Amino acid sequence: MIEVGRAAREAALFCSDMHLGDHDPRTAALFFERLDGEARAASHLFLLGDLFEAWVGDDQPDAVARELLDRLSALAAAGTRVYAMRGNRDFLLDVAFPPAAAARPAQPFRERSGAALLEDPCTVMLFGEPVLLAHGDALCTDDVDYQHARALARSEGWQRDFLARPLDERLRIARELRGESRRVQAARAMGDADPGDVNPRAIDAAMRAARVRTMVHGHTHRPACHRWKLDGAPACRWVLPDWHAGRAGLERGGFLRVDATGWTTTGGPAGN
Ligand SMILES: [Mn+2]
Repeated sequence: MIEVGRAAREAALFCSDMHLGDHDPRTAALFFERLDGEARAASHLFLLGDLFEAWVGDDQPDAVARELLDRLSALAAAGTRVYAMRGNRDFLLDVAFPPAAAARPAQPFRERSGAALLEDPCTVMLFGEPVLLAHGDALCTDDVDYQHARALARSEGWQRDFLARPLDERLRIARELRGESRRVQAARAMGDADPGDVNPRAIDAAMRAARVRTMVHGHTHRPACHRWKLDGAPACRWVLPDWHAGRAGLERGGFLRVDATGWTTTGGPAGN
């Protein structure tokens, strides 16, 4: 199990839902500025899904994606341990291309970024406490249509068929899925519908199964620290913010940080 806090000076940063891509250079600049400012001082960086607005395979051609991969690779080379989890928009991160693929990336995501891939969900040990990490979309169980679409898009057959297509065709399909509501289910698999909120019973069940009292997830774009009693004992759920560089004062984003002194939200614009 991944463990943070063996040495007292260690610190972990968490973020998700940056939705980076060439369509939004300002949010990329905001995120890179915060990352450069804070991540070097962290021993561990956890990217909990939806790093990218879309990911049609590890040959995704965005310049912004290349810039993030360069930064992560430099961080990893400098000693920060970098972990990435797939979200509903970038669920094809580091998925191997089939032998029949028309094209394939020069390097898979994990080699290019220096990041290790995390299962969703997974438990990590943070300063002696087991903590459950998830993107969050699997916990939105009230949205039955989305969960069906999610299962399809995560299936080996669907992913093999999709990745076998040429890059321009995959980009076109992704654009269509985002643009056309008549293919509602597929569009939902790409995460275009309102993310909705998590189901409290799904949260309790996931935390019970993992035997944890603390959880961190993103996806819902509803940053908060929820505290309640789970089976009679205190439980805590951190929800990460999404990132967006709106007009001054309307920015969203920020990191969650844990070190030997506890949890803080940091690095984000005012209000986080
Ligand atoms: Mn999401």
